[in-house]
Amino acid sequence: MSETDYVPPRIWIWDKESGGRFAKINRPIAGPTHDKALPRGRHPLQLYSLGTPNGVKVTVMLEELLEAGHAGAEYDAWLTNIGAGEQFGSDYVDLNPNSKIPTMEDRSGPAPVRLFESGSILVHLAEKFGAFLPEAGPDRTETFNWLFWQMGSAPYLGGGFGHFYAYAPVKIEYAIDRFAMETKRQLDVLDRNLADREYMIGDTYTIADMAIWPWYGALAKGLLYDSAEFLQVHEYKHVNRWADQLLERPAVRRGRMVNRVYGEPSSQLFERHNASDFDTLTQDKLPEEDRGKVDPYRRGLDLEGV
Ligand SMILES: N[C@@H](CCC(=O)N[C@@H](CS)C(=O)NCC(=O)O)C(=O)O
Repeated sequence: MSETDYVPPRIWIWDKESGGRFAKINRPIAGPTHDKALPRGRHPLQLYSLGTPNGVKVTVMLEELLEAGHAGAEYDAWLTNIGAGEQFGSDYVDLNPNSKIPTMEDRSGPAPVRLFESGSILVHLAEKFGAFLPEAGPDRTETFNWLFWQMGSAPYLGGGFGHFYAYAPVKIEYAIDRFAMETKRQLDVLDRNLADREYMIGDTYTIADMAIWPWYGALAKGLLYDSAEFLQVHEYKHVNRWADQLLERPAVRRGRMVNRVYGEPSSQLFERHNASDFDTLTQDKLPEEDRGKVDPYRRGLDLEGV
């Protein structure tokens, strides 16, 4: 179908054959598609996720908390295969009615607390451990300004630009123009802010940086949608400076590896159940017969509910 001959019908009908990379998992309805229990490990925090930018925000935060000495931030990170529809399992939907990654369960209190939406997870963790979110005043407000900016803006980058530039089955000039313009505007917003600030709110590293980096830091470093040249991302030099600076942080490096299923085998840790997993269970370290599977990560765990 070309972009000019389509006339919307009076009533929209679900076309299951619409094509595109996500055609199989996209549905116009919510709710579970099948009964499925979720595994639970021994740590207080259970994360069900995937190493996409939204997932990485949370694993970076967890690794930063551990790096800062908050032992209570120990976590089990389970891989959620969204391509196979695992986000539509019954237990998953009970934790996250929106069926997206990341999803978390905090089991440290008297009753488990469910968490969905990466921004909400970041705020919960920041408040729980009193870290990476100023306690009061203008700095706290400025952190929220940028955190909510990210939550509102990234869908234009991912669902808009990324979808139409990289994933849609047809290249639609109008859509690519519209979202490339908005993506470049957003990069300029960040570039101007970072021109005279070390981090998003000033001198302090916060959950706003952790939320923005996996999307816009990765974009500026040419890691998203193979779009570096198209968007001329090198022009955003303050974003590039900040992105490089964050990438130097050991916790950011580790957080990027968790639940990652693409890239260098040494950068892929499908699941994380112990701090030592980074040294022993990346894909390059597994015997050939175990690669590409979650089994080796779950072996020996005292699993409840699977
Ligand atoms: N606003 C949500 C967005 C989460 C999101 O879109 N997750 C994607 C992967 S990055 C997902 O789970 N997609 C699966 C699906 O749409 O079924 C958040 O920040 O947590």
